[in-house]
Amino acid sequence: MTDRPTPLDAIVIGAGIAGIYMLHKLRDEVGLTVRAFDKAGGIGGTWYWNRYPGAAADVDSVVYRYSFDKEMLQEWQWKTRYATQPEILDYLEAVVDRHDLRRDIQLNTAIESLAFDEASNLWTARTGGGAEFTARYVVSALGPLSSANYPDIEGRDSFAGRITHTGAWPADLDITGKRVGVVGTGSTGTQFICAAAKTAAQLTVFQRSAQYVVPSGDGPLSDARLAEVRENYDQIWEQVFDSRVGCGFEESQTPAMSVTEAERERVFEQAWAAGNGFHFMFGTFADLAFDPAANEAAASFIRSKIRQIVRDPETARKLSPTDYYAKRPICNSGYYETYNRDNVTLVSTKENPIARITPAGVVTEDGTEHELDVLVFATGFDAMEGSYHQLDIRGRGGVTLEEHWGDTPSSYLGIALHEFPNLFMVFGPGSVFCNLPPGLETQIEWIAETVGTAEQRGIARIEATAAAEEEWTGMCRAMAEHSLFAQTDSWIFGSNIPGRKPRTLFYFGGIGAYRQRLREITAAGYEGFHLDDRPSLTAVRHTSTGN
Ligand code: NA7
Repeated sequence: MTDRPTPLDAIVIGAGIAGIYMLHKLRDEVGLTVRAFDKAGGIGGTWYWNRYPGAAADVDSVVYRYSFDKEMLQEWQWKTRYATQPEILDYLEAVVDRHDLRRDIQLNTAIESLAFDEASNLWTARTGGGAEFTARYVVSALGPLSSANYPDIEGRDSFAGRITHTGAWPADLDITGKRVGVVGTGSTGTQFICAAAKTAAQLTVFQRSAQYVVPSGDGPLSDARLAEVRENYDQIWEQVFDSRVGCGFEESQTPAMSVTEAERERVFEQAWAAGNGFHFMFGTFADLAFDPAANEAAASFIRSKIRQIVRDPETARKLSPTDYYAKRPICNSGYYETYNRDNVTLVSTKENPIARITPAGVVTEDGTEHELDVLVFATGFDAMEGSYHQLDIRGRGGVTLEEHWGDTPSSYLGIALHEFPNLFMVFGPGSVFCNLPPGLETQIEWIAETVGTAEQRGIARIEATAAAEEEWTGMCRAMAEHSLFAQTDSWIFGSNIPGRKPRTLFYFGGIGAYRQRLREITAAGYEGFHLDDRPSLTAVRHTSTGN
Protein backbone atom coordinates (compact mmCIF):
# COMPACT_ATOMS: atom_id res chain seq x y z
CA MET A 1 0.00 0.00 0.00
CA THR A 2 1.41 3.37 -0.95
CA ASP A 3 1.37 6.45 1.28
CA ARG A 4 -1.04 9.24 0.41
CA PRO A 5 0.40 11.65 -2.16
CA THR A 6 2.05 14.75 -0.77
CA PRO A 7 -0.02 17.79 -1.78
CA LEU A 8 1.72 20.78 -3.34
CA ASP A 9 0.41 23.75 -5.31
CA ALA A 10 3.03 23.44 -8.01
CA ILE A 11 5.69 20.99 -9.10
CA VAL A 12 8.74 22.11 -11.02
CA ILE A 13 10.68 19.36 -12.77
CA GLY A 14 14.34 20.26 -13.09
CA ALA A 15 16.67 22.43 -11.01
CA GLY A 16 18.79 23.93 -13.77
CA ILE A 17 18.80 27.57 -14.81
CA ALA A 18 15.09 27.36 -15.62
CA GLY A 19 13.87 25.29 -12.66
CA ILE A 20 15.69 27.46 -10.12
CA TYR A 21 14.08 30.67 -11.34
CA MET A 22 10.66 29.05 -11.81
CA LEU A 23 10.71 27.87 -8.20
CA HIS A 24 11.63 31.36 -7.03
CA LYS A 25 8.86 33.04 -9.05
CA LEU A 26 6.08 30.63 -8.11
CA ARG A 27 7.03 30.40 -4.45
CA ASP A 28 8.21 33.90 -3.65
CA GLU A 29 6.08 36.01 -5.97
CA VAL A 30 2.92 34.02 -6.68
CA GLY A 31 2.93 32.61 -3.14
CA LEU A 32 2.45 28.93 -3.93
CA THR A 33 3.73 25.87 -2.14
CA VAL A 34 6.25 24.56 -4.64
CA ARG A 35 8.83 21.84 -4.85
CA ALA A 36 11.43 21.43 -7.57
CA PHE A 37 12.69 17.94 -8.32
CA ASP A 38 15.88 16.93 -10.07
CA LYS A 39 17.31 13.51 -10.77
CA ALA A 40 20.84 14.89 -10.35
CA GLY A 41 22.71 14.97 -7.07
CA GLY A 42 23.09 18.75 -7.30
CA ILE A 43 21.46 21.80 -8.82
CA GLY A 44 22.57 23.28 -12.15
CA GLY A 45 21.05 21.05 -14.84
CA THR A 46 23.28 21.24 -17.92
CA TRP A 47 25.99 22.84 -15.83
CA TYR A 48 25.83 20.03 -13.30
CA TRP A 49 26.19 17.27 -15.89
CA ASN A 50 28.55 18.77 -18.47
CA ARG A 51 31.87 18.69 -16.60
CA TYR A 52 34.06 17.68 -19.51
CA PRO A 53 37.39 19.50 -19.95
CA GLY A 54 36.76 22.80 -21.72
CA ALA A 55 33.05 23.05 -20.83
CA ALA A 56 31.99 26.70 -20.89
CA ALA A 57 29.30 29.00 -22.21
CA ASP A 58 30.06 30.66 -25.52
CA VAL A 59 27.80 33.68 -25.07
CA ASP A 60 29.42 36.57 -23.14
CA SER A 61 29.25 35.87 -19.41
CA VAL A 62 27.74 39.27 -18.69
CA VAL A 63 24.55 38.23 -20.53
CA TYR A 64 24.74 34.47 -19.97
CA ARG A 65 23.00 34.85 -16.60
CA TYR A 66 19.78 35.92 -14.97
CA SER A 67 18.77 39.55 -15.37
CA PHE A 68 16.25 39.60 -12.52
CA ASP A 69 18.45 40.05 -9.45
CA LYS A 70 19.71 43.61 -9.80
CA GLU A 71 22.02 43.43 -6.79
CA MET A 72 23.67 40.30 -8.05
CA LEU A 73 24.23 41.96 -11.41
CA GLN A 74 26.33 44.52 -9.56
CA GLU A 75 28.09 42.08 -7.26
CA TRP A 76 28.92 38.96 -9.24
CA GLN A 77 32.47 38.96 -10.56
CA TRP A 78 32.88 37.00 -13.79
CA LYS A 79 36.55 36.35 -14.45
CA THR A 80 36.60 35.88 -18.21
CA ARG A 81 34.65 36.86 -21.30
CA TYR A 82 33.01 33.42 -21.28
CA ALA A 83 32.08 31.69 -18.05
CA THR A 84 33.44 28.20 -17.52
CA GLN A 85 31.30 25.33 -16.24
CA PRO A 86 32.66 25.52 -12.65
CA GLU A 87 32.02 29.28 -12.56
CA ILE A 88 28.46 28.94 -13.85
CA LEU A 89 27.73 26.22 -11.33
CA ASP A 90 29.14 28.41 -8.52
CA TYR A 91 26.94 31.24 -9.73
CA LEU A 92 23.80 29.07 -9.77
CA GLU A 93 24.62 27.72 -6.29
CA ALA A 94 24.96 31.33 -5.10
CA VAL A 95 21.55 32.23 -6.59
CA VAL A 96 19.96 29.24 -4.87
CA ASP A 97 21.46 30.20 -1.50
CA ARG A 98 20.75 33.89 -1.84
CA HIS A 99 17.05 33.22 -2.50
CA ASP A 100 16.82 30.41 0.05
CA LEU A 101 15.63 27.95 -2.59
CA ARG A 102 17.48 24.85 -1.45
CA ARG A 103 14.86 23.87 1.11
CA ASP A 104 12.32 23.40 -1.71
CA ILE A 105 14.56 21.48 -4.08
CA GLN A 106 14.50 17.70 -3.86
CA LEU A 107 17.58 16.19 -5.52
CA ASN A 108 18.30 12.61 -6.55
CA THR A 109 14.63 12.30 -7.47
CA ALA A 110 13.50 11.56 -10.99
CA ILE A 111 9.88 12.27 -11.83
CA GLU A 112 8.88 9.37 -14.06
CA SER A 113 5.21 9.97 -14.69
CA LEU A 114 2.63 12.72 -14.63
CA ALA A 115 -1.11 12.16 -14.85
CA PHE A 116 -3.94 14.70 -14.87
CA ASP A 117 -7.15 13.95 -13.01
CA GLU A 118 -10.12 15.74 -14.53
CA ALA A 119 -12.34 15.44 -11.49
CA SER A 120 -9.96 17.22 -9.13
CA ASN A 121 -7.95 19.22 -11.70
CA LEU A 122 -4.83 17.86 -10.07
CA TRP A 123 -1.67 16.47 -11.55
CA THR A 124 -0.13 13.45 -9.84
CA ALA A 125 3.61 13.10 -10.22
CA ARG A 126 5.28 9.81 -9.43
CA THR A 127 8.97 9.49 -8.72
CA GLY A 128 11.29 6.64 -9.64
CA GLY A 129 11.19 5.62 -5.99
CA GLY A 130 7.39 5.35 -6.10
CA ALA A 131 6.57 8.49 -4.06
CA GLU A 132 3.59 10.52 -5.25
CA PHE A 133 2.91 14.25 -5.20
CA THR A 134 -0.16 16.14 -6.33
CA ALA A 135 -0.24 19.69 -7.63
CA ARG A 136 -2.52 22.05 -9.48
CA TYR A 137 0.31 23.19 -11.73
CA VAL A 138 3.29 21.43 -13.22
CA VAL A 139 6.17 23.21 -14.89
CA SER A 140 8.56 20.99 -16.79
CA ALA A 141 11.98 22.63 -16.94
CA LEU A 142 13.66 19.52 -18.25
CA GLY A 143 16.42 21.16 -20.24
CA PRO A 144 16.41 21.36 -24.03
CA LEU A 145 19.74 19.55 -24.27
CA SER A 146 19.75 16.91 -21.58
CA SER A 147 18.81 13.62 -23.21
CA ALA A 148 22.08 12.17 -24.55
CA ASN A 149 22.50 10.92 -28.11
CA TYR A 150 24.80 7.95 -27.58
CA PRO A 151 25.46 6.16 -30.87
CA ASP A 152 25.15 2.42 -30.68
CA ILE A 153 28.38 1.45 -32.42
CA GLU A 154 29.20 -2.25 -32.64
CA GLY A 155 31.43 -3.38 -29.77
CA ARG A 156 30.82 -0.25 -27.67
CA ASP A 157 30.41 -2.27 -24.49
CA SER A 158 33.60 -4.24 -25.10
CA PHE A 159 35.92 -1.23 -24.72
CA ALA A 160 38.39 -1.93 -21.91
CA GLY A 161 39.23 1.72 -21.14
CA ARG A 162 36.96 4.49 -19.82
CA ILE A 163 34.07 5.44 -22.05
CA THR A 164 31.75 8.39 -21.51
CA HIS A 165 29.36 10.89 -23.04
CA THR A 166 30.35 14.51 -22.46
CA GLY A 167 26.92 15.16 -20.93
CA ALA A 168 27.61 12.70 -18.09
CA TRP A 169 31.28 13.31 -17.44
CA PRO A 170 32.43 11.25 -14.41
CA ALA A 171 33.94 13.34 -11.61
CA ASP A 172 36.96 11.02 -11.32
CA LEU A 173 37.89 10.92 -15.01
CA ASP A 174 41.23 12.62 -15.62
CA ILE A 175 42.58 12.41 -19.18
CA THR A 176 46.03 13.78 -18.40
CA GLY A 177 48.68 11.73 -20.16
CA LYS A 178 46.08 9.37 -21.67
CA ARG A 179 45.40 8.29 -25.24
CA VAL A 180 42.01 9.84 -25.86
CA GLY A 181 39.54 9.43 -28.73
CA VAL A 182 36.60 11.77 -29.27
CA VAL A 183 33.61 11.20 -31.55
CA GLY A 184 31.82 14.42 -32.50
CA THR A 185 32.87 17.95 -33.38
CA GLY A 186 29.88 20.12 -32.42
CA SER A 187 30.18 22.96 -29.94
CA THR A 188 30.85 20.41 -27.19
CA GLY A 189 33.34 18.36 -29.20
CA THR A 190 35.31 21.40 -30.35
CA GLN A 191 35.52 22.76 -26.78
CA PHE A 192 36.69 19.37 -25.56
CA ILE A 193 39.24 19.04 -28.38
CA CYS A 194 40.83 22.42 -27.63
CA ALA A 195 41.16 21.57 -23.92
CA ALA A 196 42.03 17.87 -24.20
CA ALA A 197 44.84 18.39 -26.73
CA LYS A 198 46.73 20.30 -24.04
CA THR A 199 46.70 17.50 -21.48
CA ALA A 200 46.17 14.19 -23.30
CA ALA A 201 49.18 12.23 -24.50
CA GLN A 202 47.42 11.62 -27.79
CA LEU A 203 44.08 12.87 -29.08
CA THR A 204 42.30 11.20 -31.99
CA VAL A 205 39.34 13.14 -33.34
CA PHE A 206 36.66 11.16 -35.19
CA GLN A 207 34.92 13.84 -37.24
CA ARG A 208 31.74 13.08 -39.17
CA SER A 209 30.96 16.59 -40.43
CA ALA A 210 33.53 19.34 -40.70
CA GLN A 211 32.51 22.44 -38.74
CA TYR A 212 32.73 26.17 -39.27
CA VAL A 213 34.45 27.40 -36.10
CA VAL A 214 35.38 31.03 -35.51
CA PRO A 215 37.59 32.39 -32.71
CA SER A 216 35.87 33.06 -29.40
CA GLY A 217 38.05 36.02 -28.41
CA ASP A 218 38.05 34.69 -24.87
CA GLY A 219 40.22 36.35 -22.25
CA PRO A 220 40.11 38.01 -18.86
CA LEU A 221 37.23 40.37 -18.22
CA SER A 222 38.83 43.66 -17.22
CA ASP A 223 37.60 45.69 -14.26
CA ALA A 224 36.97 48.58 -16.65
CA ARG A 225 34.74 46.44 -18.89
CA LEU A 226 32.83 45.04 -15.90
CA ALA A 227 32.33 48.53 -14.50
CA GLU A 228 31.01 49.72 -17.85
CA VAL A 229 28.62 46.76 -18.05
CA ARG A 230 27.36 47.32 -14.50
CA GLU A 231 26.77 50.98 -15.21
CA ASN A 232 24.72 50.14 -18.29
CA TYR A 233 22.97 46.93 -17.31
CA ASP A 234 19.46 48.30 -17.79
CA GLN A 235 20.17 49.28 -21.38
CA ILE A 236 22.09 46.06 -22.01
CA TRP A 237 19.11 43.92 -20.98
CA GLU A 238 16.71 46.15 -22.85
CA GLN A 239 18.72 45.52 -26.01
CA VAL A 240 19.01 41.77 -25.32
CA PHE A 241 15.27 41.38 -24.77
CA ASP A 242 14.45 43.36 -27.89
CA SER A 243 16.91 41.63 -30.23
CA ARG A 244 16.83 38.43 -32.27
CA VAL A 245 19.36 36.11 -30.66
CA GLY A 246 19.70 37.87 -27.30
CA CYS A 247 23.48 37.66 -27.12
CA GLY A 248 24.22 41.26 -26.20
CA PHE A 249 25.36 42.69 -29.55
CA GLU A 250 23.53 44.66 -32.20
CA GLU A 251 22.50 42.36 -35.03
CA SER A 252 23.37 43.58 -38.49
CA GLN A 253 20.66 44.98 -40.76
CA THR A 254 22.93 44.99 -43.82
CA PRO A 255 22.59 42.34 -46.54
CA ALA A 256 26.01 40.86 -47.31
CA MET A 257 25.66 41.29 -51.06
CA SER A 258 24.71 44.97 -50.75
CA VAL A 259 28.35 45.88 -50.05
CA THR A 260 31.54 45.35 -52.05
CA GLU A 261 33.65 42.23 -51.72
CA ALA A 262 36.38 44.28 -50.04
CA GLU A 263 33.91 45.59 -47.48
CA ARG A 264 32.65 42.05 -46.77
CA GLU A 265 36.21 40.90 -46.19
CA ARG A 266 36.82 43.84 -43.86
CA VAL A 267 33.68 43.08 -41.83
CA PHE A 268 34.45 39.36 -41.60
CA GLU A 269 38.07 40.05 -40.68
CA GLN A 270 37.00 42.44 -37.93
CA ALA A 271 34.51 39.91 -36.55
CA TRP A 272 37.11 37.15 -36.73
CA ALA A 273 39.49 39.30 -34.66
CA ALA A 274 36.82 40.26 -32.11
CA GLY A 275 35.55 36.70 -31.70
CA ASN A 276 32.16 35.05 -30.93
CA GLY A 277 30.19 32.62 -33.08
CA PHE A 278 26.77 34.23 -32.77
CA HIS A 279 28.28 37.62 -33.59
CA PHE A 280 30.04 36.25 -36.66
CA MET A 281 26.79 34.78 -37.96
CA PHE A 282 24.29 37.48 -36.96
CA GLY A 283 26.38 40.59 -36.25
CA THR A 284 28.33 40.81 -39.49
CA PHE A 285 25.49 40.75 -42.02
CA ALA A 286 21.74 40.34 -41.78
CA ASP A 287 21.26 37.48 -44.18
CA LEU A 288 23.94 34.82 -43.73
CA ALA A 289 21.27 32.41 -42.54
CA PHE A 290 18.95 33.15 -45.47
CA ASP A 291 20.76 34.12 -48.66
CA PRO A 292 22.91 31.36 -50.23
CA ALA A 293 25.32 33.90 -51.74
CA ALA A 294 25.76 35.71 -48.41
CA ASN A 295 26.21 32.38 -46.69
CA GLU A 296 28.85 31.27 -49.19
CA ALA A 297 30.76 34.54 -48.68
CA ALA A 298 31.05 33.80 -44.95
CA ALA A 299 31.73 30.11 -45.52
CA SER A 300 34.52 30.74 -48.01
CA PHE A 301 36.07 33.33 -45.66
CA ILE A 302 36.22 30.69 -42.89
CA ARG A 303 37.55 28.03 -45.29
CA SER A 304 40.34 30.40 -46.30
CA LYS A 305 41.23 30.85 -42.62
CA ILE A 306 41.39 27.05 -42.22
CA ARG A 307 43.83 26.82 -45.13
CA GLN A 308 45.97 29.60 -43.62
CA ILE A 309 46.01 28.13 -40.12
CA VAL A 310 46.31 24.37 -40.65
CA ARG A 311 49.79 23.43 -41.85
CA ASP A 312 49.01 19.98 -43.28
CA PRO A 313 46.96 20.53 -46.48
CA GLU A 314 45.26 17.14 -46.20
CA THR A 315 44.12 17.89 -42.64
CA ALA A 316 42.99 21.35 -43.76
CA ARG A 317 40.94 19.75 -46.54
CA LYS A 318 39.23 17.35 -44.14
CA LEU A 319 38.49 20.21 -41.73
CA SER A 320 36.89 22.36 -44.43
CA PRO A 321 33.09 22.15 -44.52
CA THR A 322 31.37 22.23 -47.87
CA ASP A 323 27.75 22.55 -46.71
CA TYR A 324 26.00 25.77 -45.67
CA TYR A 325 27.25 27.70 -42.67
CA ALA A 326 23.87 27.15 -41.03
CA LYS A 327 24.12 25.18 -37.82
CA ARG A 328 24.25 26.57 -34.33
CA PRO A 329 27.32 28.83 -34.66
CA ILE A 330 30.47 27.64 -32.89
CA CYS A 331 33.43 29.54 -31.51
CA ASN A 332 36.53 28.51 -29.65
CA SER A 333 40.07 29.46 -28.75
CA GLY A 334 42.48 27.98 -31.27
CA TYR A 335 40.33 25.17 -32.69
CA TYR A 336 42.01 24.83 -36.08
CA GLU A 337 45.45 25.55 -34.57
CA THR A 338 44.97 22.46 -32.40
CA TYR A 339 45.41 20.27 -35.49
CA ASN A 340 48.98 21.57 -35.90
CA ARG A 341 49.95 19.79 -32.67
CA ASP A 342 51.94 16.57 -32.93
CA ASN A 343 49.63 14.78 -30.46
CA VAL A 344 46.41 15.40 -32.43
CA THR A 345 45.15 13.19 -35.28
CA LEU A 346 42.06 13.79 -37.37
CA VAL A 347 40.03 10.92 -38.80
CA SER A 348 37.24 11.84 -41.20
CA THR A 349 34.58 9.20 -40.59
CA LYS A 350 32.78 10.28 -43.76
CA GLU A 351 35.80 9.07 -45.73
CA ASN A 352 36.87 6.33 -43.33
CA PRO A 353 33.91 5.29 -41.14
CA ILE A 354 34.17 3.72 -37.71
CA ALA A 355 33.77 -0.04 -38.25
CA ARG A 356 33.62 -1.13 -34.61
CA ILE A 357 34.87 -0.55 -31.12
CA THR A 358 37.23 -3.15 -29.65
CA PRO A 359 38.64 -3.61 -26.13
CA ALA A 360 41.73 -1.69 -27.31
CA GLY A 361 40.13 1.20 -29.17
CA VAL A 362 38.35 2.13 -32.39
CA VAL A 363 38.78 0.29 -35.68
CA THR A 364 38.09 2.28 -38.83
CA GLU A 365 37.09 0.76 -42.16
CA ASP A 366 40.61 1.06 -43.53
CA GLY A 367 41.57 -1.57 -40.91
CA THR A 368 43.47 0.77 -38.57
CA GLU A 369 43.01 0.15 -34.87
CA HIS A 370 43.26 3.47 -33.01
CA GLU A 371 44.40 2.42 -29.54
CA LEU A 372 42.80 4.40 -26.74
CA ASP A 373 42.62 4.64 -22.94
CA VAL A 374 39.56 6.90 -22.97
CA LEU A 375 36.76 7.17 -25.53
CA VAL A 376 34.57 10.26 -25.37
CA PHE A 377 31.25 10.68 -27.13
CA ALA A 378 30.61 14.36 -27.83
CA THR A 379 27.67 13.27 -29.95
CA GLY A 380 25.07 15.69 -28.66
CA PHE A 381 21.50 15.34 -27.55
CA ASP A 382 18.01 14.40 -28.53
CA ALA A 383 17.22 18.10 -28.35
CA MET A 384 14.04 19.80 -27.12
CA GLU A 385 11.81 16.72 -27.22
CA GLY A 386 14.19 13.99 -25.94
CA SER A 387 13.61 14.57 -22.22
CA TYR A 388 9.85 14.43 -22.79
CA HIS A 389 10.11 10.99 -24.40
CA GLN A 390 11.59 9.74 -21.12
CA LEU A 391 8.52 10.78 -19.10
CA ASP A 392 5.11 9.16 -19.12
CA ILE A 393 2.82 12.20 -19.33
CA ARG A 394 -0.95 11.70 -19.47
CA GLY A 395 -3.31 14.61 -19.92
CA ARG A 396 -7.10 14.91 -20.17
CA GLY A 397 -8.82 11.63 -20.92
CA GLY A 398 -5.57 9.77 -20.27
CA VAL A 399 -4.07 10.86 -23.59
CA THR A 400 -0.30 10.42 -23.56
CA LEU A 401 2.09 13.07 -24.79
CA GLU A 402 3.50 10.49 -27.22
CA GLU A 403 -0.02 10.07 -28.71
CA HIS A 404 -0.57 13.81 -28.74
CA TRP A 405 2.67 14.48 -30.60
CA GLY A 406 2.65 11.49 -32.92
CA ASP A 407 5.82 11.67 -34.98
CA THR A 408 6.23 15.46 -34.72
CA PRO A 409 6.31 17.49 -31.52
CA SER A 410 4.12 20.58 -31.33
CA SER A 411 3.23 23.24 -28.77
CA TYR A 412 1.72 26.65 -28.34
CA LEU A 413 4.55 29.15 -27.76
CA GLY A 414 6.95 26.35 -26.74
CA ILE A 415 5.07 26.51 -23.42
CA ALA A 416 1.62 24.94 -23.55
CA LEU A 417 -0.14 21.90 -24.97
CA HIS A 418 -3.76 21.23 -25.87
CA GLU A 419 -5.16 18.37 -23.74
CA PHE A 420 -2.61 19.04 -20.98
CA PRO A 421 -4.16 21.73 -18.75
CA ASN A 422 -2.05 23.59 -16.20
CA LEU A 423 1.10 21.98 -17.54
CA PHE A 424 3.70 24.48 -18.69
CA MET A 425 6.94 23.64 -20.46
CA VAL A 426 10.00 25.83 -20.20
CA PHE A 427 11.79 25.55 -23.51
CA GLY A 428 9.56 22.93 -24.98
CA PRO A 429 9.60 22.42 -28.77
CA GLY A 430 8.59 25.64 -30.53
CA SER A 431 10.50 27.94 -28.16
CA VAL A 432 12.46 30.91 -29.39
CA PHE A 433 15.96 30.28 -30.80
CA CYS A 434 18.19 32.57 -28.73
CA ASN A 435 20.67 32.88 -25.88
CA LEU A 436 19.09 30.58 -23.31
CA PRO A 437 19.07 32.57 -20.03
CA PRO A 438 17.04 35.51 -21.40
CA GLY A 439 14.87 33.07 -23.36
CA LEU A 440 14.16 31.05 -20.23
CA GLU A 441 13.50 34.15 -18.15
CA THR A 442 11.00 35.33 -20.74
CA GLN A 443 8.99 32.11 -20.56
CA ILE A 444 9.28 31.73 -16.79
CA GLU A 445 8.05 35.25 -16.11
CA TRP A 446 5.13 34.75 -18.47
CA ILE A 447 4.22 31.41 -16.84
CA ALA A 448 4.43 32.91 -13.33
CA GLU A 449 2.26 35.85 -14.36
CA THR A 450 -0.25 33.51 -15.98
CA VAL A 451 -0.42 31.23 -12.94
CA GLY A 452 -0.79 34.31 -10.72
CA THR A 453 -3.71 35.51 -12.84
CA ALA A 454 -5.33 32.07 -12.74
CA GLU A 455 -5.00 32.05 -8.96
CA GLN A 456 -6.52 35.51 -8.57
CA ARG A 457 -9.40 34.81 -10.91
CA GLY A 458 -10.11 31.33 -9.59
CA ILE A 459 -9.43 29.72 -12.94
CA ALA A 460 -9.29 25.98 -12.45
CA ARG A 461 -7.79 25.12 -15.81
CA ILE A 462 -5.78 26.94 -18.41
CA GLU A 463 -5.14 25.02 -21.57
CA ALA A 464 -3.98 25.83 -25.10
CA THR A 465 -6.64 25.35 -27.75
CA ALA A 466 -5.98 22.78 -30.49
CA ALA A 467 -6.16 25.56 -33.08
CA ALA A 468 -3.58 27.73 -31.30
CA GLU A 469 -1.15 24.83 -30.99
CA GLU A 470 -1.56 23.89 -34.62
CA GLU A 471 -1.20 27.46 -35.81
CA TRP A 472 1.94 28.17 -33.72
CA THR A 473 3.61 24.96 -34.82
CA GLY A 474 2.73 25.62 -38.47
CA MET A 475 4.00 29.20 -38.21
CA CYS A 476 7.33 28.02 -36.74
CA ARG A 477 7.63 25.54 -39.62
CA ALA A 478 6.85 28.14 -42.27
CA MET A 479 9.31 30.61 -40.76
CA ALA A 480 12.08 28.00 -40.59
CA GLU A 481 11.60 27.02 -44.21
CA HIS A 482 13.01 30.40 -45.27
CA SER A 483 16.22 29.69 -43.42
CA LEU A 484 19.26 27.81 -44.68
CA PHE A 485 19.32 26.13 -41.26
CA ALA A 486 16.44 24.00 -42.53
CA GLN A 487 18.66 22.70 -45.33
CA THR A 488 21.41 21.55 -42.98
CA ASP A 489 21.29 18.48 -40.75
CA SER A 490 21.67 19.31 -37.06
CA TRP A 491 19.99 18.97 -33.68
CA ILE A 492 18.14 22.23 -34.34
CA PHE A 493 15.82 20.23 -36.61
CA GLY A 494 16.15 16.92 -34.79
CA SER A 495 17.97 15.49 -37.80
CA ASN A 496 20.97 14.41 -35.70
CA ILE A 497 18.94 11.47 -34.38
CA PRO A 498 19.17 8.43 -36.67
CA GLY A 499 15.96 7.62 -38.51
CA ARG A 500 14.11 10.75 -37.45
CA LYS A 501 12.60 12.96 -40.10
CA PRO A 502 13.54 16.63 -39.69
CA ARG A 503 11.09 18.72 -37.65
CA THR A 504 10.96 22.36 -36.63
CA LEU A 505 11.92 22.62 -32.98
CA PHE A 506 12.24 26.41 -32.72
CA TYR A 507 10.53 29.71 -33.37
CA PHE A 508 13.02 31.70 -35.45
CA GLY A 509 11.38 35.13 -35.16
CA GLY A 510 13.76 36.33 -32.46
CA ILE A 511 13.36 36.99 -28.74
CA GLY A 512 12.03 40.55 -29.22
CA ALA A 513 9.18 39.43 -31.46
CA TYR A 514 8.50 36.43 -29.23
CA ARG A 515 8.12 38.64 -26.17
CA GLN A 516 5.86 40.97 -28.11
CA ARG A 517 3.64 38.01 -29.04
CA LEU A 518 3.44 36.93 -25.40
CA ARG A 519 2.41 40.46 -24.39
CA GLU A 520 -0.29 40.53 -27.08
CA ILE A 521 -1.64 37.15 -25.99
CA THR A 522 -1.92 38.28 -22.37
CA ALA A 523 -3.48 41.61 -23.34
CA ALA A 524 -6.07 39.77 -25.44
CA GLY A 525 -7.20 37.80 -22.38
CA TYR A 526 -4.99 34.78 -23.05
CA GLU A 527 -5.72 34.42 -26.71
CA GLY A 528 -5.30 30.82 -27.82
CA PHE A 529 -6.04 29.47 -24.36
CA HIS A 530 -9.21 28.01 -22.96
CA LEU A 531 -9.77 29.25 -19.42
CA ASP A 532 -12.10 27.17 -17.33
CA ASP A 533 -13.30 28.68 -14.08
CA ARG A 534 -15.68 25.90 -13.11
CA PRO A 535 -14.68 24.64 -9.68
CA SER A 536 -13.26 21.16 -9.70
CA LEU A 537 -15.59 18.38 -8.60
CA THR A 538 -13.71 17.74 -5.41
CA ALA A 539 -12.48 21.32 -4.98
CA VAL A 540 -9.14 20.14 -3.63
CA ARG A 541 -7.05 23.02 -2.46
CA HIS A 542 -4.84 21.74 0.24
CA THR A 543 -4.01 25.23 1.44
CA SER A 544 -7.65 25.75 2.41
CA THR A 545 -8.48 22.25 3.65
CA GLY A 546 -5.60 22.37 6.04
CA ASN A 547 -4.45 18.79 5.59
P1 NA7 B 1 25.90 18.56 -31.61
O1 NA7 B 1 26.00 19.97 -32.01
O2 NA7 B 1 24.68 17.80 -31.98
O3 NA7 B 1 27.19 17.82 -32.18
C1 NA7 B 1 27.30 16.42 -32.13
C2 NA7 B 1 28.50 15.97 -32.92
O4 NA7 B 1 28.55 14.55 -32.88
C3 NA7 B 1 28.45 16.36 -34.38
O5 NA7 B 1 29.75 16.61 -34.81
C4 NA7 B 1 27.89 15.10 -35.03
O6 NA7 B 1 28.25 14.96 -36.37
C5 NA7 B 1 28.56 14.05 -34.20
N1 NA7 B 1 27.85 12.78 -34.22
C6 NA7 B 1 26.58 12.53 -33.79
N2 NA7 B 1 26.29 11.23 -33.95
C7 NA7 B 1 27.39 10.66 -34.49
C8 NA7 B 1 27.69 9.35 -34.89
N3 NA7 B 1 26.79 8.37 -34.78
N4 NA7 B 1 28.92 9.12 -35.43
C9 NA7 B 1 29.81 10.12 -35.56
N5 NA7 B 1 29.57 11.38 -35.19
C10 NA7 B 1 28.37 11.65 -34.67
O7 NA7 B 1 26.06 18.40 -30.03
P2 NA7 B 1 26.92 19.28 -29.02
O8 NA7 B 1 26.88 18.59 -27.71
O9 NA7 B 1 28.23 19.60 -29.59
O10 NA7 B 1 26.13 20.62 -28.93
C11 NA7 B 1 24.74 20.64 -28.64
C12 NA7 B 1 24.39 21.95 -28.04
O11 NA7 B 1 24.67 21.91 -26.65
C13 NA7 B 1 25.17 23.11 -28.50
O12 NA7 B 1 24.73 23.63 -29.67
C14 NA7 B 1 25.08 24.07 -27.36
O13 NA7 B 1 23.92 24.84 -27.46
C15 NA7 B 1 25.04 23.18 -26.18
P3 NA7 B 1 27.29 15.57 -37.53
O14 NA7 B 1 27.54 17.04 -37.50
O15 NA7 B 1 25.87 15.22 -37.12
O16 NA7 B 1 27.70 14.90 -38.76
